[in-house]
Amino acid sequence: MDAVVLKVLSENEVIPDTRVFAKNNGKKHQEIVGVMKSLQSLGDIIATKELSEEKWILTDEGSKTLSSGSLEARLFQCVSENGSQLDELKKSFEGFSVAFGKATSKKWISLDKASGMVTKNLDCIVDDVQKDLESLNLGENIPQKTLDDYKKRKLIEKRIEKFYEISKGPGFSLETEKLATDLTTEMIISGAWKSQAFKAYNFSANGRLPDSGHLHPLMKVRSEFRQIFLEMGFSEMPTNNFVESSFWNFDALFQPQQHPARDAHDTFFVSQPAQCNKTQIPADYMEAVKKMHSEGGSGSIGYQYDWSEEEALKNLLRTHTTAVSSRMLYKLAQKTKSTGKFEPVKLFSIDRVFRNETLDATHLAEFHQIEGLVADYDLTLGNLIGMLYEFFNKLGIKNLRFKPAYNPYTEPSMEVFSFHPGLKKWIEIGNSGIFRPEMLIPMGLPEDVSVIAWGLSLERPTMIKYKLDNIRDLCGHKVNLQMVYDNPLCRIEKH
Ligand code: FB9
Repeated sequence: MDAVVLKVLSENEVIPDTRVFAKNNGKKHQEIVGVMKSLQSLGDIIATKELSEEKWILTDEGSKTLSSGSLEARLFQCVSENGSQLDELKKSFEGFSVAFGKATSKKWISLDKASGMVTKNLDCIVDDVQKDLESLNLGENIPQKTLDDYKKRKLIEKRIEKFYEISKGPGFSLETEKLATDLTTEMIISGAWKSQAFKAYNFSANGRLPDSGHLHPLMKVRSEFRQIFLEMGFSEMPTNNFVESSFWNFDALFQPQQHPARDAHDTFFVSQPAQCNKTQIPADYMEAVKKMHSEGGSGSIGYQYDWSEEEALKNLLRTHTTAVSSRMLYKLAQKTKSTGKFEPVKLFSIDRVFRNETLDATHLAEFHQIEGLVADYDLTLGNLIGMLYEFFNKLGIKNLRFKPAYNPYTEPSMEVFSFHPGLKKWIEIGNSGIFRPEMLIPMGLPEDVSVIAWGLSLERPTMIKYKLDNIRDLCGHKVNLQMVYDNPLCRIEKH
């Protein structure tokens, strides 16, 4: 078809109307438009001008009228030679009232009210509506009044029709040489580039979306939580050690060595190396911890057991980022001692922790713990509750409830609950408490310094936000990476 277009142009200079050209060549208009665009892509062989015309086109009802006759004509055909009962026609003929009105006004049929009989007045009729639509379909004009009537009857509607005028371009040729899109080594070596025509750059074309990395939803939500902590003046703790000693993970937190959580059923112990380097733990501090566990002190009776250094040196995968909190608080105590001045701190951590737990739809053997702590003089439970309201409010969670709980390293402790409107139930959204003096005093912190802290997981809010029921759809080898590519930017609804 390309060649036909070019031949007509070479003989006539211009194709004034692609619609007429299509009709004359037995093609659909869109097909000719496609040929035109293909010729355009070869460079300036042709020039085109987009034109438009408002024209009447047949609606579905109009097309039915064209093929099967007008409604009134179809009713006329339904009336028997000896007449038909009005009620019968009403029941059997769809659109009877319009058809009957038109047919009687054209005096094609009449009704005997006494008998209810509808009879024909003529042997045959001329269906003027059908003929008008045939003329319209052929591009002929019909009176405006008739057009208005057919528009009202929804037989025709106005449509803006686009078409094109095609003329010779500056580079017109009957030969349609494929334009090269790349300058190749071969062209340069052979010299073919000298005569080769190149496709013009289309600077308005959209570029190919570059492949890029994609942040996992957990990392997006982690950034949101990190932002919240930073806004609240918290500093991030260094959490880049998954392997931890039992000492920092449990003993420093005053968690007794017999505690079930320290059993291999709940904790992943490391076999190589099974023990940490003892020199990494300050000897005087270890002695103070040992004393607090076995004898107590500062008003506490401790746990009254024979504390084992060997147990404390065991390596494990940290079960909570509170292990990092204990390291940071010990450093704070040492800094206070060396400067002689205690400075309050607000610290947070968001990182992976590992627990040898029973796996289920919402629990894997690891999760990301979020933890915040504030160390200052004489902090109380009221400060903790206020901090929790402030923190969760930034997540858009305002309605909190607190339930007394137990943690080995905090007293008092509280579980935090909030009513989730989507799930229509109260859900646990975290845990919290005030670190025990038995944890803080061996570190060497001033006795009037208290530390409030709280924690939650990263996976739970992420699953709720991205409406995931199974944690395996979020983490692990079965994750559908397309979910990672496609999921939207995370914006925690703060209001
Ligand atoms: O995250 C939890 N739930 C949660 C959090 C946010 C959330 O956001 C919704 C959009 C609104 C929804 C739910 N939880 C803690 C509660 C439960 O999911 C619980 O079943 C699972 N918990 C984990 C531990 O379970 C093995 C979540 C994890 C958890 C629990 C406690 C702490 C941290 C994480 C802690 C602590 C702590 C306490 C005192 C001092 C310092 C740290």
